[in-house]
Amino acid sequence: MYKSCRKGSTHNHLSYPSPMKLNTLLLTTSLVTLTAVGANASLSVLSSSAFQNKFNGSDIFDGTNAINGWAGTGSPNDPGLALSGSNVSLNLTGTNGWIQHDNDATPWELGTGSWTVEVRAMVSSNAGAGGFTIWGALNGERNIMTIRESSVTDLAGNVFSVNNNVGEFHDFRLVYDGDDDAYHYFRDGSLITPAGGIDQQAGSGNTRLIIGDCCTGIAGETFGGPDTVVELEYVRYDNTGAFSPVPEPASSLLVMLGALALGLRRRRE
Ligand SMILES: [Ca+2]
Repeated sequence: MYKSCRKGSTHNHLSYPSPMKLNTLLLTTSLVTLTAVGANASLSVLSSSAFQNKFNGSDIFDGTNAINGWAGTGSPNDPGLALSGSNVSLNLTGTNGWIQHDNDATPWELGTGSWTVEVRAMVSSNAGAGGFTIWGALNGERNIMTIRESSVTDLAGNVFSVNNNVGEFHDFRLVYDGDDDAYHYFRDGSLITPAGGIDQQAGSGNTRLIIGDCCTGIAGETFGGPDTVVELEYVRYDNTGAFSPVPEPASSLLVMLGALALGLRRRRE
């Protein structure tokens, strides 16, 4: 199409929007893209900073004991909790280890219906096995968002993101939408599961929230285990609804710049 225009078409200028129209087009394109990335029909946007229950690492572990209803546990080993500033790290020496709200009196266990959990965490590399799960069990069922070194999967190993999670902090959000009976995963503000969500991992009579290394292996591969280190900046959850995150400004900017670059390239052709 562009080649034929260059070969002396007299209506060449009609192929391109004016700069003003181009800007409008780019802005519209960007907004449409952002809406598509961040929106889900039945989710409303809520920053985790407005969640009902918010725990920095130092609200989970005081340097000696797990606090505020949290317990460090696992099978067979404890998670090796340690403070790093206001962050808490899990330093495993055994097969599994996690923190949990599971004493029948935490806000998590008093919840019902839709819920949202967000964890900001950094995974360290451990021969490809490093990572942790966000295990949400409520309403007679559970879903287990699985954050690995270079992917985010469910417990069955279905891959929803192949971005690197090692060495930098990222936001991971697990949402249960009770209206649609569906789960949604977000990474750094972007929806990574299909638009309609995914199903429960399994039914469960437990009501508990686990953050950490739950399991020996996932999809035939070793998960976590000795020398696994995960640093948590915060764990936040809200049992009053299914909330999507505010898209990150950086993501929005990248979308805008991408659209602009595409537009400029087309103008040069
Ligand atoms: Ca493990």
